[in-house]
Amino acid sequence: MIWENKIATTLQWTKEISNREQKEAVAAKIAERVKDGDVIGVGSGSTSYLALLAISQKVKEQKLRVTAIPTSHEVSLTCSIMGLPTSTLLNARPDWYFDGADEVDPKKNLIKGRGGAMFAEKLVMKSAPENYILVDSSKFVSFLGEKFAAPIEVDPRALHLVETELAKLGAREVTLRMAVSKDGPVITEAGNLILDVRFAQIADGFEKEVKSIPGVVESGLFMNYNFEVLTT
Ligand code: ABF
Repeated sequence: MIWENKIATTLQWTKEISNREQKEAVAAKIAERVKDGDVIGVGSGSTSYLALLAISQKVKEQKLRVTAIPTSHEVSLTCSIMGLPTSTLLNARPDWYFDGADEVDPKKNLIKGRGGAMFAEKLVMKSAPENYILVDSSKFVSFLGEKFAAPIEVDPRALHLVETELAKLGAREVTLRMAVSKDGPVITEAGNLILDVRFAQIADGFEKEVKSIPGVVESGLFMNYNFEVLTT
């Protein structure tokens, strides 16, 4: 029953995807890169979902052997629904990785983490020799933080300490991310909380400064990473 509900939820979600045509075009581009034997890191979000759909269709049609390394339980379940075998970073190394993003600035720095999976996303991106960020035109910004707050995953015990230290780094607005139902905070797969933070400015080196606060598990800032941006 839970399994059936999940399939229904997944299918329903695909109907609500924004900029769907652009995202499908980028998904088709990434599917072209798939070849037999590939181990592929799979990101989260709707663009990654559409990419996974295109990839799984190609895998089925051409009878390719492909293994996915998912970045969340949800992506793992989606891979299973689509018939793609999965592995973990402990058992396999990704040949390449694809993912979406919330913002891309002119220097190719990113804000990610709207789905709260940035910890795993960063682990897989850093583990892969080739990375592809799939974005529609709405994701390009002139500076990081133009549209989205930066998500920061925090050990619950460190909540007050992290808030205090973030204020010293110029945080203007700090919001504890709440569940859609609003009856409690979002809890990440690692049992942590997420703060969505607006900064006066996100300068070079900022990702490292945020990460150096005790209790910060990871942030959605991806600054100076190695990847190619694929867009329409
Ligand atoms: C994930 O998906 C997140 O890091 C990012 O926040 C989000 C982008 O979602 P979408 O493709 O639905 O815009 O990769």
